[in-house]
Amino acid sequence: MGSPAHSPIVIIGGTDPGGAGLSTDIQVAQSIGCSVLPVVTAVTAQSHDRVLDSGLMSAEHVARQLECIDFTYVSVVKIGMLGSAKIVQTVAALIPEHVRIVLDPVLGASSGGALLTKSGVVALKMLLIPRATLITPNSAELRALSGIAPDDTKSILAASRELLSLGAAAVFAKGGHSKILEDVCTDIYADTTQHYALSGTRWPNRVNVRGTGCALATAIACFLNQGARMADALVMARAAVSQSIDLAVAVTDGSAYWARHHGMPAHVRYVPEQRRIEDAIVPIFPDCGTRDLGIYPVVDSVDWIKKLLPLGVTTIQLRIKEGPSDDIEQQILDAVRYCASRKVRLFINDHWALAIKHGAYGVHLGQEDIETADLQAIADAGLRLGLSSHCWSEVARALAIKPGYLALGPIYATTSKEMPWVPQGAAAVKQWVDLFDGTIPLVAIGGINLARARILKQTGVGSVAMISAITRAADYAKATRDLLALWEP
Ligand code: TZP
Ligand code: MG
Repeated sequence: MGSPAHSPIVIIGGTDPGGAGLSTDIQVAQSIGCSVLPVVTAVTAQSHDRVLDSGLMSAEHVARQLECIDFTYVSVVKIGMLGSAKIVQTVAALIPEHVRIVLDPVLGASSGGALLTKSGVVALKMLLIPRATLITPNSAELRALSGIAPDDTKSILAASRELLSLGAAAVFAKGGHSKILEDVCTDIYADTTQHYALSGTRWPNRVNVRGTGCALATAIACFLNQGARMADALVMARAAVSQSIDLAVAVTDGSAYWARHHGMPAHVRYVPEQRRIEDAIVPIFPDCGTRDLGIYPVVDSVDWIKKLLPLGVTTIQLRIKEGPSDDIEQQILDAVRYCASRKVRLFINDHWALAIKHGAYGVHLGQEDIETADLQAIADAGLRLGLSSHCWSEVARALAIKPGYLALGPIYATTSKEMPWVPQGAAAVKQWVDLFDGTIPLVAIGGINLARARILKQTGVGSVAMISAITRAADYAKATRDLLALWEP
């Protein structure tokens, strides 16, 4: 099989002179750096308000097109308009087993014209939904495929479960066409083990933007093809399409818009917030009063805090991962007392209840702690929250929580913590800094020493955190002073 990052994706669907369909697909894929092998099922005649002719190809011709493709080099296929049961059967028969399918179940145009026959819907449910890695129905499609009216979160989940029961691996139910016109647009992801919502800004005045559904499914397919995990592909695709809608240009009379596809999102306003559907009101955390938290040592004892503060450290984390609980409490208490009198920002890792009890400046949590920690209690007690993130999905989760700072890791390979994540590198830090545009303080962490801190300073990141560069240095005092001197404005 070809290398996923460079192999093309196959896109099966119809053309549309109204701007959706395959031309959108190809523009989106190109903007993400993915090449496309197109298989045309229909040459439709439609505009934003009507379908004149569905212009279906014969199933034989679709088969011939598919037979031209060497699937050895293809790992992802995106399917859009299919038109008839015969084409559904043909496509199902000719896509090899190893290929992952992102299925946008196009049943009708936004204008209401049917783009798949009734027998086609039956065939889709029997032959392609069971094989889909992901299905991306809008609310009308979800209703037609499941028989359940998706009017609220509960019924959307029930309808999605119907599709999962047919064998689909996951469903991403799009909320863009929702009748509830809120200022956010919420899509719901569900697989057999989890579900959550992605919500993004609904851009005002962007009416009838054609092809956003095609664009979303294609972007997801491209990111999967580049090796992204599903959760990250959804967030990146959602952000890319939100940007395309915001940048859309009006058709002359303003009755419709053409999306403009610019690939990766350029600003955090496009990135959706990811939250559990069960989450109630999100607590509001105090901010840290600065964008630049500076040199941020992460240490495992109050002794280290007492050694580093006199050198000029102003932000520090107490990260005790093991030991008897009464000792941990005593260390937290001592650390809080020592830091408070010196006006140092002390973040307590993990032990949020003890941090509240003893009045620490803040708490640092990993994403795995979000479900168990009492975020409301942390906010009510006036503590700042620092959150870790390692990927797009965790960034989206953090956006829903609005912490006082966001840690990005690992930037370089680290021996201080075992993690499944590949180091992101300094270029990624620059991208995050540009994306966040000063909206939240960022902290880079993972394998950072003096030389690497020098590189990272160029990215504009406000803070670098480190364990071993200080605690395992031959001369910790010199290492700390050098880092502090480097970071001085
Ligand atoms: N989170 C991401 S990387 C890391 C943590 C806690 C370890 C940082 O340690 P070091 O020694 O600075 O690489
Ligand atoms: Mg933790």
